[in-house]
Amino acid sequence: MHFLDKNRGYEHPTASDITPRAVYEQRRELLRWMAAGGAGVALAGWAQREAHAQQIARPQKLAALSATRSTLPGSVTMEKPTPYGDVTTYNNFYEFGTDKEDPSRLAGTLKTRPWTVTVEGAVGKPRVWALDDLLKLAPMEERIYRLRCVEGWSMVIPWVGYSLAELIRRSEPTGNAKFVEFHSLADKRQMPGVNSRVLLWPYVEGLRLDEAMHPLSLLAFGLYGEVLPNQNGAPVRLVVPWKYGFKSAKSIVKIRLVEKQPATAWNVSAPQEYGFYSNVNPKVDHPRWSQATERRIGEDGLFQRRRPTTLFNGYEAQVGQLYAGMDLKKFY
Ligand SMILES: Nc1nc2c(c(=O)[nH]1)N[C@H]1C(S)=C(S)[C@@H](COP(=O)(O)O)O[C@H]1N2
Ligand SMILES: [Mo]
Repeated sequence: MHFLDKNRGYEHPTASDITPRAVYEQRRELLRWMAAGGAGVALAGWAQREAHAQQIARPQKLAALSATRSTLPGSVTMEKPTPYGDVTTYNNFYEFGTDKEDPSRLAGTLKTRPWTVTVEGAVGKPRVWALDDLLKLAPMEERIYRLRCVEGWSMVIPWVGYSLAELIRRSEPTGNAKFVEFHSLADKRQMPGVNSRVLLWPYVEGLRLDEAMHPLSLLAFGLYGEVLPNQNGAPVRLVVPWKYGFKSAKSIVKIRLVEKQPATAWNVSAPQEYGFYSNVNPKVDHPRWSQATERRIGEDGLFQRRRPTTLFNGYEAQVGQLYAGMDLKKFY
């Protein structure tokens, strides 16, 4: 079954098709004007990135990944998806560098096959999963989630995947399993950023077991109806929509069930700034900036307006119970 609805205007996600044509033309016009020196430095970064997005938005058509639209409450936002070109060129994937454009420039050579994901630790059934077996493990669903980065920007992304719970359940967690740890690939030969010391490698993230088992926690294999572009975390990544984006580890090679709260890459590097929980919360500011509002990528430029950030990134009805009685300022 084809899952992308034509009427919603993003069936063929090229930068030109998913943005209404008039707007697209206007932006191109604007770009030309800026390139000619018509804008001040404030917009130069935006203009550069837009030019980059248009150049490499569609290097090739990736393999289709068919899915049916999820019926899980909260899993399909009606907000307008962020254009494909933005989703795939404005990335955080420090294994490939710290600039937003580094991953789309440098991740193309990442070898995503053969690929295995090891599930181990406090489980009755540890297993090394081949990617092909993971792809068949449960029916693929399309979920359209908001993604809120701790840096103060957001996107709306149509992912393809299934609940992480499907995989965890099959590993039969033991009574000692209280947390889940996710390890990304850290291969210096393929990932130039791994030579740097911005973070301790591998990139490790973690969730409490009940968070990991929440049906909204997604094991994603694709976006916009195609397999994941490498820069978005191919071949398989986590997406936890109510938490800051850095909780959603990319290019996962290991999932480990553990008894103690894991030491996670960002929490270890700057514990005052990045808590273990990192639930999206407009009332708990980052020590260096407010989290009250966000900038929606794709709405940048002259018409940009910051939008209010919402508790649990708008997923409070679905996940609020997980944190009942918890001090969200203390457990940030
Ligand atoms: N392995 C790994 N996973 C990662 C990151 C990273 O640097 N390395 N960055 C995180 C951050 S900060 C965000 S906002 C999201 C961005 O996902 P996207 O580029 O697909 O939008 O990936 C997260 N997962
Ligand atoms: Mo992020």
